Amino acid sequence: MKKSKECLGCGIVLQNENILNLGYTPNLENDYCMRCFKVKNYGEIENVAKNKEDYENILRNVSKTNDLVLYVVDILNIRENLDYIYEFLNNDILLVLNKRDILPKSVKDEKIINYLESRYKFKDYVIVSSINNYNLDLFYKKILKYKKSNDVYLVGETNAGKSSLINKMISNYSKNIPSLTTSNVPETTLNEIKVTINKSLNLIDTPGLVDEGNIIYHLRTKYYKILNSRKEIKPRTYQISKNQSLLIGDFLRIDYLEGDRNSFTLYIPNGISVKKVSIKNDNLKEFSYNLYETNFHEDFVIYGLGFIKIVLNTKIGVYLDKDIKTFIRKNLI
Ligand SMILES: Nc1nc2c(ncn2[C@@H]2O[C@H](COP(=O)(O)OP(=O)(O)OP(=O)(O)O)[C@@H](O)[C@H]2O)c(=O)[nH]1
Ligand SMILES: [Mg+2]
Repeated sequence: MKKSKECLGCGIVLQNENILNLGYTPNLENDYCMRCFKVKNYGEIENVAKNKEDYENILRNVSKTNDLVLYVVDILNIRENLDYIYEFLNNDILLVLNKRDILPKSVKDEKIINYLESRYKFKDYVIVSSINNYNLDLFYKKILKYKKSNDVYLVGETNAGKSSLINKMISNYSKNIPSLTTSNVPETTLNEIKVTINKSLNLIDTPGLVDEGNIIYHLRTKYYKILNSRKEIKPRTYQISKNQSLLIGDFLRIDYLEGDRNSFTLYIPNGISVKKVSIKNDNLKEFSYNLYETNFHEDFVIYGLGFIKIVLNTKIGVYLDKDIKTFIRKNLI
């Protein structure tokens, strides 16, 4: 039986029967589905809601192989428990923190790696940026060092930059032309795609895992671009006292309820507005309100947005959509 042809951009099976279904192309001779064609040519992408179980099944199939897995994580959005990935995978895993370019240059990579090494037992750790080629030679060497066969899988949350990273590896280390579709919209890659780098290495792209606690699923689409900005974050520091609040965008308010005059440094995309206001301000009362206590040198993390580095002990009250994940951790940087 003739194998069905898959889109080179997102991996979906191509079909020319129903324009409303995924994988449509007017002509099966084409290499890309209409959705990927539109991203490449007009920069617009349709949002596809895929089933979480499909992704988890893909991971379970990866687990049946003994192959090396690269777990790609957006450095600004490290989730609370990275080891949840072991619920699905038994493979050796190299943790790859991508998007180094968005953190200020003054941040020490070593501190982040030490932080992760003290919490997790991944095979190894590497910090990269596919945009400015940061550490990609080192990354490539680590792949060659740890790979168990010719196949190496990239997995991770949607928008972590898996497909962008593979495209960069194609440009750097193969004679082929980068073909994967990338975009700032969640759930761009729809199926596994095997990319040949050379005769002893294939990188296999997978669809991103969906975590509904990520803020990107709760903000309007105009925020996609802002949240995926390629600009280096300019940390914003506020000296804040009791009874003052920070109003962040139009979706988050942090009230400073107890504690001495304190310093909050925000590592969030530059395009998100921040205002210091009086605590009596009535904004965002429609959201749920939760109280948090932080200890000396901790971060308040808003998953998908970034984090706030807090110096002293505090008690804060936070207005935010209840479905967006937040947590407190020791200062990452
Ligand atoms: N600043 C920065 N942005 C990056 C980097 N790599 C990827 N991006 C951006 O991150 C967004 C997502 O990139 P993709 O490569 O489509 O991410 P993905 O992990 O393949 O996403 P899914 O296919 O949805 O799982 C895009 O807007 C990319 O331009 C990087 O190194 N630095
Ligand atoms: Mg992708």
